[in-house]
Amino acid sequence: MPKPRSTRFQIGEPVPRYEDMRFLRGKGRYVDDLELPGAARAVFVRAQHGNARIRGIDTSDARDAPGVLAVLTARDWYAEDKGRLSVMYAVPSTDGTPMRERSRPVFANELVCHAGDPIALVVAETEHAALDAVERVIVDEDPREAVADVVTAVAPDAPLVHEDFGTNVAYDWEVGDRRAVNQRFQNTAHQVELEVSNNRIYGFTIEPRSVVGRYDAADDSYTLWSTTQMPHVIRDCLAEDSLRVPAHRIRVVAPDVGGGFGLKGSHFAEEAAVLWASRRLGRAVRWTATRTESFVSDVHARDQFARARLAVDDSGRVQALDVDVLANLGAYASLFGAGCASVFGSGAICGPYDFPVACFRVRGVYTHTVPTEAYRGAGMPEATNVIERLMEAAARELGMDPFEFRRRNLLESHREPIVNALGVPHDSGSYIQTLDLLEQSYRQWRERQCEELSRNIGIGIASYVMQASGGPSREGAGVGSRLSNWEHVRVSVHPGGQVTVSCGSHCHGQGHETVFRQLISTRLGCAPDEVEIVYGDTAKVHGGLGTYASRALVIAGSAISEASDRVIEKGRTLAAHMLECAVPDVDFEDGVFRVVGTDRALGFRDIAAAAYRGGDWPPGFAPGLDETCYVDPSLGTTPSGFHLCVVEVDAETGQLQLLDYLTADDFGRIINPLIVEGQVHGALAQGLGQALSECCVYDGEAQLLSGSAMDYGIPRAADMPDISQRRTETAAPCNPLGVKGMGEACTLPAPPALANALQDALPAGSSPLPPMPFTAARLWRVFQSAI
Ligand code: SMO
Repeated sequence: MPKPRSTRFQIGEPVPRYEDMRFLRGKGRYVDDLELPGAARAVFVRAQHGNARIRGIDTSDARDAPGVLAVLTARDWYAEDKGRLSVMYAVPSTDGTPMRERSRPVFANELVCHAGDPIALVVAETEHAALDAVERVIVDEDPREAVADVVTAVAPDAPLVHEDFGTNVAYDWEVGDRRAVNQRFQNTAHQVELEVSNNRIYGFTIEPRSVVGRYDAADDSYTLWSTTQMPHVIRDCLAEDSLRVPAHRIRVVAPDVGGGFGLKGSHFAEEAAVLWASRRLGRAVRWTATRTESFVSDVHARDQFARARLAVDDSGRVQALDVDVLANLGAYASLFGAGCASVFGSGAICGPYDFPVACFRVRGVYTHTVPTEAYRGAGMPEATNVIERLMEAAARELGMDPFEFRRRNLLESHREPIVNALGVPHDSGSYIQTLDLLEQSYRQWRERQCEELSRNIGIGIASYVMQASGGPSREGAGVGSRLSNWEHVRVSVHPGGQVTVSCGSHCHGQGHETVFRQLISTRLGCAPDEVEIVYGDTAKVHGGLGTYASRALVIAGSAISEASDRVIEKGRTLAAHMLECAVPDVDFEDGVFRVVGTDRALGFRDIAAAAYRGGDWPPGFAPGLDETCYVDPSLGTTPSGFHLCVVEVDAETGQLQLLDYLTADDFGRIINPLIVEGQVHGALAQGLGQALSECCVYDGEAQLLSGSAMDYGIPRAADMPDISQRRTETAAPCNPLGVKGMGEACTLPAPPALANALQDALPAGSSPLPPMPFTAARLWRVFQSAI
């Protein structure tokens, strides 16, 4: 158990998480823990069918049920001119057509587009009263033919999710040089083709989504407590799109949040609905999802089908890449969903490779399913799975060692930004050096594989490059983003020398309270207990975008660094005045302002006190030591790496075991190696989970068959391998800390590393590798096929 510390934290130190003091003692403050006397409970009535007309809703019986305060539907919602949920990525087609955009409704009106669509809201004195009344709401749904599968949804006679569009294709987007790619394919010796699917999965957060809405008639204001990754963005979504109340009348509080993973980076109907119901009823209204409800009302992820091909010359150099993706958007466009498969995917599809030309086409497709959204990696794990499966197939077809084939096609290492074949910037990378960290283990496992031929041992490699943290705000607009990418931080020094850092980044498990303390402690020389980190409340933090895209340390960390610089600069001005010397003669180190080369000095606390008290200030000095900083990044960051996975399959049972897992990653400069190791573990668990057992299964009528924790295969601790982590540290050139966003990175290579290991374990003559997840039943069939 970490103890409070009075000694300073340092950058690079493996400091145990400061916030664990509260979590391990059960003192976390989660939305559902909030005690609000008189709060009513809300329960939603949800669509039973994937595609249906609502012929009528009879709420009369439910209204009369005991304890019921209100039963509300789309009719009530739209009578007040309320809106729908927000879309932050609207990806245009290559021919210039704007995205066919249909956002999620707060209440489905006449039409339901997926099982789980919200139809009515019952508010009652207790949850049980609300649940009983929900049974008494009669919804007359007229079911129609539905489509869940993305390949079926683009067939000419497929049922249409939104008939007014005349197609299920929301956009047809392409980057790269198609002509050059086609030319290279004609003139290159080998062509390798592969179909790759990415199974639909779900960001199973331990804490389900939960909201409390409270309207205050005294000043006509709304307070929402929500399990969200981005309180300010949600406030603005409520103001502009869904609730339609001015932003300054809305406060959003996101206290401790038990896992976000992108899922909680979306805007949800329940956030708008409880605020609205609270105003109508004059009572606070709360809602927490049940697990089954989460499966049909949150968001899902991945769910793509790709056709990909590589042109490779006789020397084993790739000459061209061509990828064509069908991406399942679900029934509506979610906040980030349209951007994931397309724009974000394009950032990872070329991996760390030096491809001369490439082409990447993505069609975003509506189906009668829960909308897909960003989920740890956000489009980049999908793309990485495609390229790494394809690289593996190419090495095998050419009879080359997969390790050597990848090595031969790597980009040269670089410390300054370059762009790849698709024009995607990489800030820096040491690809060959990083890959070579795996070489010895790889060779050893190959030897062992040859020695133990009776075992079905397979060895897989996967590489990745991730576009983390995002680039300058103005660039997002060019690819359909309506969201900026700045972050806001305020570093306030109190007269006693303590420091409050308030930031727009939200922490939902990443350890910001530790790492941000390390930054402040190192720069300003304070003890960790003298630093307060404030986030997750729009009333306490002026602005911010929140946490997603592995951006917090890169962008908020840069802002903390810049604000600290300004605090020190102002402190030097005051110190020079008090020590009667010129400002350039004062330096600041270890919390002490000192006249260079003398023992005349003032501590940080002395300067903090003097900035507020007494008035002995140099001319023009504004009192206070309190700096606000907005940072918009000049470039995104590109963590990269190579993973080695070793599996063994029992041909009799199809059971696989992960014998070994080695990572070699480049995350730039490391502030806290302990937290980095933990993030690698977590990302691998979620990445391997997709390959091992996780899958959202829809039947032909678009019913979700895997809608409970009994049916959805979350991996268990015993499924995870021992993980050995190695790293290179190529400093990121475009932020003052040299750091790269890394929280999501290891979800990218994990599924293909495992798939490639399985490919390697297959006996000669067996049928092809089945789609993910690689369950025992699927593997058993493949291994039996070879016997
Ligand atoms: S999937 Mo993440 O919150 O960018």
